[in-house]
Amino acid sequence: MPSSLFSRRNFVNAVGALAGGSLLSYSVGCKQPTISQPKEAALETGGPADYTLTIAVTPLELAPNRIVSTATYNGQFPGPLLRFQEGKQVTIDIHNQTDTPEQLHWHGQFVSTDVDGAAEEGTPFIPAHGKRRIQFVPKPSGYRFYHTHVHAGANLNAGHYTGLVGPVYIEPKNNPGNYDREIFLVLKEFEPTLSRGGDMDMNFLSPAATIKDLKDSGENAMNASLAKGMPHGFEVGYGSFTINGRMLGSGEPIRVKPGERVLFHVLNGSATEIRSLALPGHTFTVVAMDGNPIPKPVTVPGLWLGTAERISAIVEMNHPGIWILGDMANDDRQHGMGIVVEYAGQKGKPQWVAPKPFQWNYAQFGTPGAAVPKADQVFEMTFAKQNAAQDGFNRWTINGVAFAEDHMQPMFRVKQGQRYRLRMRNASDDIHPVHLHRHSFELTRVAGQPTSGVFKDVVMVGGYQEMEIDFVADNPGLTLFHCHQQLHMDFGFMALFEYV
Ligand SMILES: [Cu+2]
Repeated sequence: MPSSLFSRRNFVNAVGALAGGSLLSYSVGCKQPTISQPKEAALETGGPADYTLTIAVTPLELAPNRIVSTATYNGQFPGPLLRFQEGKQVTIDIHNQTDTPEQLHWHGQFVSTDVDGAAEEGTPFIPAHGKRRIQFVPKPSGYRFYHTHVHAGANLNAGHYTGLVGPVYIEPKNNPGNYDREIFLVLKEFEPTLSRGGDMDMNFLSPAATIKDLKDSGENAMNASLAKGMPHGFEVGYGSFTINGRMLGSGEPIRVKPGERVLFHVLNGSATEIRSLALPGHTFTVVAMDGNPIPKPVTVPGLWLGTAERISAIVEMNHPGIWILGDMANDDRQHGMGIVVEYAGQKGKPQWVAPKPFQWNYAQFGTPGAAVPKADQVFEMTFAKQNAAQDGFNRWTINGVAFAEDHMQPMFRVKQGQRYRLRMRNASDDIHPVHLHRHSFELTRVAGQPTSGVFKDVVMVGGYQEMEIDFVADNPGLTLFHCHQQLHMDFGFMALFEYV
């Protein structure tokens, strides 16, 4: 099908004109994040902001008679979809109506430490019952997001356990637009509880090869801890699972027509969980990862996303019926992690059919065998777990050091303009979705397999595996690196890079 039923750019302009600066909801079948459009007003300091985000604890209806109380942006989940123009400065007022200071992180954007939204880098807090005005130039183009960035620790009403997540789309200067429409999906669990240990699906990453010395060291540490009578460290489980804040069957379906090409922008907004997504009888043609176009589109049977990862993928609607677009984990899907896809003229109960098992290999999205520039310096990083070592929570270390409020010295030094390689070695059995602030990185080696051309800001490092990522130090200022799993980042899994 030719590019589109309506041009996305024209649509955005039309919405902007209609909206006249106010918030407005639009419907494309399923419940979509509200689009927040900029005011036409001048940008001078002291004038009105382009956008206002208000952090407050509000009720959130996940399903009929299933209402949770959690912190949200503007009283909704997800927070409003912010559509920025690449390179065009925005002014944003952030109000905090809660009792605790907040940070709002612009995930995946190349902004300064003053606005990035990480106290560890020096971003000022948005005070409790206060506000902060920020300005920045949105970049790079693509699917980004914003979220809270505070320490939660044992408090499951704080940090990413809340509803403080919202999507950002930065309009590119040129947009190929080979799709009919876009749908934003934010995957998110609510009602968190602590448990002793949990089981994470570990078998989906490829290559699957593990490294003996990492495995020996991780298993020895775990066995020594258990032998001393320690229980397993706490993990977090959830009572309800949602897409765009609605449990499967509770929200509006995604209504489609045969032949439509739908571009899904999927975000894993979870605090702690890895998510998957499949649609029976359909495939996903991945065009971008973490908002960055990949070298060429790749078609896969389903998606896997670590915490904070984004995938933009086109689904051609060529298998009429009533289907569940849902997580491949049966238990999570049955507790809400799904949304109905309804073809025009079709009737009946939504059907789920599991796809044939498949592996998730980041290298398949890159250019095999292409040479990558030589790094100016290689940083080795070993990730390790100290079972239940901190008030029953696992403590996490990078090169033997657990990051903590009284232990925030930068661990790595970089010079502007140089290319660095992080050789990450995971001496634990957990998968870690690691994130670098204010920069993107290129995957150069995935569990031993060389690759290039895939630029991301979060990547899952498999249990007892190695991964190499390269980044260019091109955005001066303290730069936070951390695991995006809230339990891991809160209990030590962070490090700072400083420019020297
Ligand atoms: Cu982690």
